[in-house]
Amino acid sequence: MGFFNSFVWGLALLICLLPMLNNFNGREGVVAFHKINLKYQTNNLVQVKQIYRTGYHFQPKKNWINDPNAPMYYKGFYHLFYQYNPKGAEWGNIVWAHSVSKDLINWIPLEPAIVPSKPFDKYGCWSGSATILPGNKPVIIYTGIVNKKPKPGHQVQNYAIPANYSDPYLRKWIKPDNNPIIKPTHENVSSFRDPTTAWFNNGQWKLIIGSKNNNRGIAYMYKSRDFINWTKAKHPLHTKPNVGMWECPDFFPVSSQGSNGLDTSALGKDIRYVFKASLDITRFDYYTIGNYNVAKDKYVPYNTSVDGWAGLRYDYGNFYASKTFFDPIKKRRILMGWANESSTKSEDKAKGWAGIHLIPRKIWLDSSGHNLLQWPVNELDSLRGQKVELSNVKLNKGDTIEVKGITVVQADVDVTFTFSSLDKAELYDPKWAKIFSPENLAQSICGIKGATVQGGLGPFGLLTLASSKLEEYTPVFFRIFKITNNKHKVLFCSDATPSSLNQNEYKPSFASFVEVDLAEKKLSLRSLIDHSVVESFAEGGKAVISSRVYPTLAIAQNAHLHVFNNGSEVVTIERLNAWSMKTAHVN
Ligand code: DQQ
Repeated sequence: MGFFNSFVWGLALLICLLPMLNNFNGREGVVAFHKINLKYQTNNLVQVKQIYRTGYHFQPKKNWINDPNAPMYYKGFYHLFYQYNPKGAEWGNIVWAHSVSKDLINWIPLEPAIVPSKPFDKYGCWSGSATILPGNKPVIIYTGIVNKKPKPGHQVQNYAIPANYSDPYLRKWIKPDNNPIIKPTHENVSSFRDPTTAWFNNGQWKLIIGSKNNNRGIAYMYKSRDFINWTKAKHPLHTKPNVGMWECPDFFPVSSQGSNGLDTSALGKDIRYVFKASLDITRFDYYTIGNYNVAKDKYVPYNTSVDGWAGLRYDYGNFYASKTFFDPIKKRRILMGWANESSTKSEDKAKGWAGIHLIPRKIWLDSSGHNLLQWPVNELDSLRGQKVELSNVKLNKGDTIEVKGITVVQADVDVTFTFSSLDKAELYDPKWAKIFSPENLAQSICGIKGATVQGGLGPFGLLTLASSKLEEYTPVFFRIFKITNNKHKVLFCSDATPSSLNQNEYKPSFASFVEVDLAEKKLSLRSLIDHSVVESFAEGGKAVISSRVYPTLAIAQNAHLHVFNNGSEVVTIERLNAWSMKTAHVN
């Protein structure tokens, strides 16, 4: 079909992409959080454009939203706080907005819980976490800004406690006057933020705070016996040169046996640790898996984890400043993340909002021990409505099949592909490793090849949010490369380049390699499509890519969904289940 044979079009695309290939990190598309532009700081609801608003993702009624804060379970409700600008669609005037939920999908909005009001948080209430103290007593520790200078602000750590423990909504929070409880003791008073949930061992509470020194990322550790008096540990829990500021660190245990989550203070022999940092420079969330020496309070990543920009990411797309928490009811660890915008600041102002949160994901250790697995919480399935199914459908080279009968602009699609041979996989070009840096590699290859350049085994996958003549579409797909006759590399790609005719948007070719055993000759993909977000899980959550897209034609009922194969090897849709998703009650 025309779409695939359009060599000229592919060439044009490649020429357009070349300047971007070494600029993978999306800085132009991702808004720096500390710049305030006064003209974006007023908003009224009338201005809010509904067209790109999500139907089942978390967002407030209007305005700017960024990091999830202090997620926790308390007396029958999941609590989510988040960084929120009550006055506009750009970062600024940050308060802790607050919503509660019975199922992590439908959310009830409450009054903001923590707002700047005291000398210790006068210029901002920035990110932080909750710890549940013995006796089921939640306490929040958050970053307060005490001075606008030095930029982005002088940072301290404060605590807040519920005014009424018998209120399951935890509507009111008290910020006691003995705040701040942790002050920076080093020169970097403007890089000292985002305290984690604390964990308890050897008679002390411990937490970490994100920081940097020159270009070295640092997770400072603090210890306390009473949660009020904190002492800086001799050594940081972890530190790494040449990575830049570590924002929103997270540190938690995972079990090497099964998928249940662990309380943050859990200790034991079948436990590994995850350290995550949100890297301010690249704007991705990176993690390593490693060993935590409790006696020395030191974390050391295993040599199977790359510790740096080329390391594993929770999500290879629009995803930042995430946080996990342990759900004591369903015994799982849940990851909440912010999907930043691909639209421009002036478009955000025009639409009256910016930022969403992704679907909360259960997170656990893969049996290989090398990476985490992530999967949307199963409560999401309650929104599934009308269903269509395909099974055992062959896709020859150039075939596309339209999936009809559901609202594809708000859908959940789960598909498994099989193939009978790896022989036709295209050769992996060793020169790529020389011309692209390791952290850019997957995305750069996806940028060159996309979904349109014909391959051997793949590209195959979904064309989501497609307009009727494919002027716009967001392809999510696999391409398999041959390194040697029995060694292959699976590229997973969510390419925003063709997603919109609007040239102003941020449209990267987000991608990752996925470690898969291809013996079964099978690959699976699930995409959650929701108007301006496509959140995709490869191989049961081994790699995840969320992409914020703003089509101009593929909107509402004009959006289409296709399954495609553009490789010479025949690929079979072993099974495809797709559902219309009902609209959740979100705020
Ligand atoms: N967002 C907060 C900071 C954090 C940053 C400010 C990460 O605490 O470092 O809104 O997005």
